[in-house]
Amino acid sequence: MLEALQGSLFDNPVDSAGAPQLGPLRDRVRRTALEHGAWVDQLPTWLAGGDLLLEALLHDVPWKAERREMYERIVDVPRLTKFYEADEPLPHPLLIRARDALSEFYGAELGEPFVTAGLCLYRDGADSVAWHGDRIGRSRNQDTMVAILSVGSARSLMLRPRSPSARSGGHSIKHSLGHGDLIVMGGSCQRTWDHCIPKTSRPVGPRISIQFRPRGVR
Ligand SMILES: O=C(O)CCC(=O)C(=O)O
Repeated sequence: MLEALQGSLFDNPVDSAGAPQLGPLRDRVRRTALEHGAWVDQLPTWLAGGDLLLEALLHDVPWKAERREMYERIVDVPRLTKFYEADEPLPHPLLIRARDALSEFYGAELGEPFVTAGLCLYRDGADSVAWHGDRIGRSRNQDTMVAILSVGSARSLMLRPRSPSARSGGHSIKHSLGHGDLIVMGGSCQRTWDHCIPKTSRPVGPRISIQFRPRGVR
């Protein structure tokens, strides 16, 4: 499954050791306001030199198959996941740096730090996640933020308003998430919008999504 990975595919040199490096957030993050009090922040290539991180996570994370309730049935989710609770050690020091940098940058606006890390592995274009909002816990009725660092093959993250009437005009927004890109969904985004990673017939290799959330948001 993971043999498709070749370091050279994601060539993004930063230093002689190829160590992953996070860039600054201030003055580089671009915010787009969406309807219903939601917004999306984006920073392409926040992480440079992510090849080693991708390889380490593919190898070191105890990936497991996920099952999810959908339309009142329990179904297999076509991707592998590992959720790191607030007090669980993270599998790579770069994730600690990323979480702490996000907490520092967004802390005043969010009012609390990011504490959990949800990791998802999309092995190829057949892996995906269906339309949903992260509405388990406080995010069901409170504004919050979910910050996603993406490594590996580029995949589309789609967003559409949650209410069927609001999306009657085929209103969906596509973000291409490439190797090292950051996207942050904020405001009411988890309550008033849904997002998904659709399957693709393009020949893509693995992608890992690293999602940082505050306590009590899932
Ligand atoms: O793969 C992604 O970046 C999105 C993941 C996601 O929406 C989720 O796990 O709730």
